[in-house]
Amino acid sequence: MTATVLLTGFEPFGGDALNPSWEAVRAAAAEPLPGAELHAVRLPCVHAEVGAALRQAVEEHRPDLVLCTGLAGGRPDVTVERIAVNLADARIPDNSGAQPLDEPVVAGGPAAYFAPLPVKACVAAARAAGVPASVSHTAGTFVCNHAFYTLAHLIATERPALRGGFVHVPYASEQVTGTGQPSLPVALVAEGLRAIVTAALTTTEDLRTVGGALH
Ligand code: PCA
Repeated sequence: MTATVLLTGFEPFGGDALNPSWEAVRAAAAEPLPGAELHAVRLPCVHAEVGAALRQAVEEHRPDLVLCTGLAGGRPDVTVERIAVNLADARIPDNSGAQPLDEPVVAGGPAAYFAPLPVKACVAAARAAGVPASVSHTAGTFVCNHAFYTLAHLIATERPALRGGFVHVPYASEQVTGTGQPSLPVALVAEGLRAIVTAALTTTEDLRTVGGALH
């Protein structure tokens, strides 16, 4: 059986010329993956628009799995997010110029959701594919967390059969040459995302491995 998979990446934000999440998602979806039909969609980096855009993509593609991705500049590896919080608290304006402070993503929604995804198996699969990866326990409070919480809330309230989660990716090596910022090549991140998709589709029970954080 072939599963339908929606991969999302973000448009550039914060003055960057490109967003490696979109580049990696596009590359990941460009080649066939056994057992999966991959669709790549680019989301706006706008708090007020991202939820509707994500819902529309889910309506259009009717996926079995949704893997949203975004840039976490400064992180050295691919991070599979474990927790989405019901909080929009922006450090910088989004692409519409809006900067919500201390607002819920969904008014009246639960404080947080765990990712409906086997996060440790996803990390293990990315590493086995040669891609540095780890579990993350915060997706921040900007537009990525907004998308992640929207997805988790949609799954919890309307689409219980859907699986999904969020992956933050580092800067693209091509993007930060000479700056000393940690980065990974887009092609390598794309391989990691493909390995994560396969793990998410084939794992019914998550691994019990060390993946926690002290801080
Ligand atoms: N990263 C930002 C928003 C869009 C993106 O790619 C974030 O981590 O919230």
